[in-house]
Amino acid sequence: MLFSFTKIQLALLFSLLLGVPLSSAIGCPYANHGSDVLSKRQDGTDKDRLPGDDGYLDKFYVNDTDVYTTTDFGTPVADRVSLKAGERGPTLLEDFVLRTKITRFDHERVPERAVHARGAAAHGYFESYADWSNITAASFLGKARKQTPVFVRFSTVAGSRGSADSVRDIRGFATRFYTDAGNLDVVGNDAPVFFIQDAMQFPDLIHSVKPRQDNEIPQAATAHDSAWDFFSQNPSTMHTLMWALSGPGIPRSFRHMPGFGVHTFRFVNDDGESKLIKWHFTPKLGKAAFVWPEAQTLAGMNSDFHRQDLYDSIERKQYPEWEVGVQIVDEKDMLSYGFDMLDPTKFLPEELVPVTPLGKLVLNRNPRNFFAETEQVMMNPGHVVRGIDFSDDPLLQGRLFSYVDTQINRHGGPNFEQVPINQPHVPVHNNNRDGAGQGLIHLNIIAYGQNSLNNGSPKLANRTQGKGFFTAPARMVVDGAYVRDVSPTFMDFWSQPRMYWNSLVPAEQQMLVNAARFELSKVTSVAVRENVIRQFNLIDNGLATRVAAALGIAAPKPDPKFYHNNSTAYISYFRNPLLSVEGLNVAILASVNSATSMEQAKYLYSAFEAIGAHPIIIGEIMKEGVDQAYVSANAVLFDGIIATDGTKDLFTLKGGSTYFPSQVPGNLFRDGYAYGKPIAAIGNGKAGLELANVATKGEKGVYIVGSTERELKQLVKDFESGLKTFKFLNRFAMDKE
Ligand code: HDE
Repeated sequence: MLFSFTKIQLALLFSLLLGVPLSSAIGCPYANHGSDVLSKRQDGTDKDRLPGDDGYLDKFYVNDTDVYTTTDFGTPVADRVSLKAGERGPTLLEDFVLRTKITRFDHERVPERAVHARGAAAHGYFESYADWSNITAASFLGKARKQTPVFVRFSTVAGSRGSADSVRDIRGFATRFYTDAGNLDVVGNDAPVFFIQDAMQFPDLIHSVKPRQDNEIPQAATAHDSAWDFFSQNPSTMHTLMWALSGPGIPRSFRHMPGFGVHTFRFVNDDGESKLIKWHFTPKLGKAAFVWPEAQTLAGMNSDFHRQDLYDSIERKQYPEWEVGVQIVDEKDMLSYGFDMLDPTKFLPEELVPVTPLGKLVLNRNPRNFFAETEQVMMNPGHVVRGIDFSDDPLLQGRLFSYVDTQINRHGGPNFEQVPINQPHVPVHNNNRDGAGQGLIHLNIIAYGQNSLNNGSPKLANRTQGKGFFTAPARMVVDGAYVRDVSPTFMDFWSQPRMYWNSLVPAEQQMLVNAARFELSKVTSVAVRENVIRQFNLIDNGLATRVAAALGIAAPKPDPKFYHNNSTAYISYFRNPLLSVEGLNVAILASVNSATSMEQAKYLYSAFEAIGAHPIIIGEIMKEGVDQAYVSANAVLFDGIIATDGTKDLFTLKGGSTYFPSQVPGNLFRDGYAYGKPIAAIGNGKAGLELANVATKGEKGVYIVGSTERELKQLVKDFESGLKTFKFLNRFAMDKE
C-alpha cells in the first residue's frame, strides 16, 4: 500500500510538482480556467509575480482560448443564430440559448455608485518601512519590509460613470489593504477636509451638487445655482470649496495627487494604548494640477485622460508610488490645535504635527476586468483591522452606516464581500448565512452562539485572544444630554479657509479667483452670488472683492473677524517643482516629409525615454516612427511640446491639409504656451512659435535652439527642468491691484 494515493492526494502531488493550481488539477468546473493567461502575463512561474500579487485572484480568472462555448450551466452550444420554425420563420420560445444570452445581457448593469461613480483602479502593494507595533497592533505594519496586497480606486465625486475625468471636483482616493488580519479600507479623498460636518447633511450636499432634478444638467459640475446655494448657506463647505477651486480640483493625474483619510482615526497597540492619527498618502512624483481651460478642453479631447494615464503608466512599468504616513496626536490633544480633531472640515498643518512615514504604496498591476474588479470593489471605511479604531467624528460615524447599506443596494443582497475583489485574503468564519448569491457552502449547522454543540465555535476573538479587533480602551464619551446640535468647537468655518488662501502662491490664488468667477458666472440667481461674496469676505476681502468685480457686485467692506496671517507650506500645488518627469507626455512635432525632422524626432524620443518621460512623435499621417497624427493632437494632451527642425511647412500650410485641420500644429504652440507648458523649437521649427506669436528667445520655459548634437543634448536637459517646473506661472494674467 506504500504508493496508494487518493484522487485528491494525486492531484495535490501533480499540482505541487508542476506548479499547476490545485483546483485545475482536480478539474473544478468554475475555478481556475485562467492559468494560461496568467502565465503569459507573468512569465509562467510564481517567482515572476510582481510584489503584492499573492495569487489570490488566480482561481477566478477565466480563459476562453481553445474551448467550446457553453451555457452558464455548462452545456456546449452554438450561440450565433436563434432557433426558428423554418429559416425565415418565427423564433421559438424553446430557445434557451437565446433566452439566457439575452437575459444575461439585460441584467449586465448594476446601479452605479451614488457618488464616486466615475473611477479607475489598480492593484499593488504596501511595504512597511519598520515594525510599528509600538503604536499599532495592525499586523501589516508589524515588520520592516512586510508587503501587503492593495487595491486602490480613484474617482471623481459628482459625475456619472461615463463622465469626464478632468472635471472640477474633489477626487476619491480609496485604498484597500488585504492584510493577513482582514481587510482595511482607507476611503479618503485628495483633500484632507470635507464639505460638511455631519452625515445628516450628506444627501443635501449631494442633491445640491448633482445635476438639476428636472433636466439633469450640468453633468459632473458644481457650476450651477443649487450647488452654490448650498455652499453659501452652509459655511462649513467653504474650506473644502477652496481646495476644489484650486489644484486639488483638477489634478494632472492620479499619480500626481495626494490622498488623505480626512477623519481622525486611532492607532491602538497590543497594550491598548491609543493615539489619534490622520492618514496621508504623498505622491513620489510631487503634486501637479491642470489649469482650468486646459481641463475643460481635455474633457472633450480625452475624457478618459486620468484613467488612461494610470493604466498606461502601469503597463509601461512606471509604477505610481506614494509614501503612506500618519500624523500622530495624543488623545488628550483632541482640542489643542485651535480646532476640534473630530471636525472633518479642519486639517492639521504639518508644521504643527509632522507626518510620520510608515511605508510605501506602489501600484504595479492593472485590473484584468473592469467590472469584476474596479466596478465591484466595495470600499467601506468600516473595514478595519486590529490596531485601527475610529473617532467620534459625526461624519465618519454616519459613513460607517452608509457604505454597507449602499453595497447591499448595488449588489442586490448581503453577500457582496464574497465577490472575488472584495474577499479578504484570509478565511472568513462566522454565523452569517444565506441571502441572495450565497457563494459558500457552510458545513457548520450550529450557526449560532453561544453554542455547546460545536464547542463554542467559531470562537470569539478580542484583544487578548485570537488577535481580534478591539475598541481603544482610552476612548471616552464626553458626558452630556442627548442633543441634536452642532458642537461649539465646530463653529469656526472661516479661519482654515483663510489659512488655505494665505498658503497659495499669487498665481494660484488667481486660479482660485478665476475658478470662482467661472462657476458663479453660471449661477443665475443674483441672491446666491451675493451670498457667496459675503462668505468669501469672511475669509479674505481681496478674494471677495476680486470675485465680486467679475460679477458686477460692489466690493464688500472688510469683515475681519477671522482674518489672520497664518499659512502652511504643504498645501500649494504650484510652489515646488515636480520631483520627477516620470511618465510626463512630451510631444515631438515631426514632419514625415523631412528626413531631418524624422531623425531628430527619433533622437529626442530616445533621449526623453531615457529620462523616464513619455515621448510621443506627432506626424501628418500614421506610419513607422509616428505615434500620433496631428488630426488628434491637442496641447492639453501633452506636458511639453517640441517642434523639430524640418517642420516649417506645417506651420505655413496655405489652404490647409486634408489630413488634419491646418490650425492644429500652430495651436499646439499657442495653447501649450497659454497653459504654461514648456515649449521648444529646433531649427526651422521656430516657424511654429512665430505663427503662434507666443514667445521670444530667453523667455522662461521657451527653448529655441539649433540642430547640433550639443544643442539637442542641452535642450533635453533644459526641457527636463522645464517639465519639472510644469507650469510657467509668469504666463498667466493676474488681476491688477
Ligand atoms: Fe463617501 N460614499 N460618503 N465619502 N466615498 C461612497 O459608497 C458617504 C465621504 C468616498 O472608490 C458610497 O460604495 C456618506 C467622505 C470615496 O469605491 C456611499 C458620507 C469621504 C468613495 C458614500 C460620505 C468619502 C465613496 C457610494 C457622509 C472622504 C468611493 C458608493 C457621511 C474621506 C469609494 C459606495 C470607491 C463612496 C457615502 C462622505 C470618500 C454612498 C453618507 C468624508 C473615495 O456609501
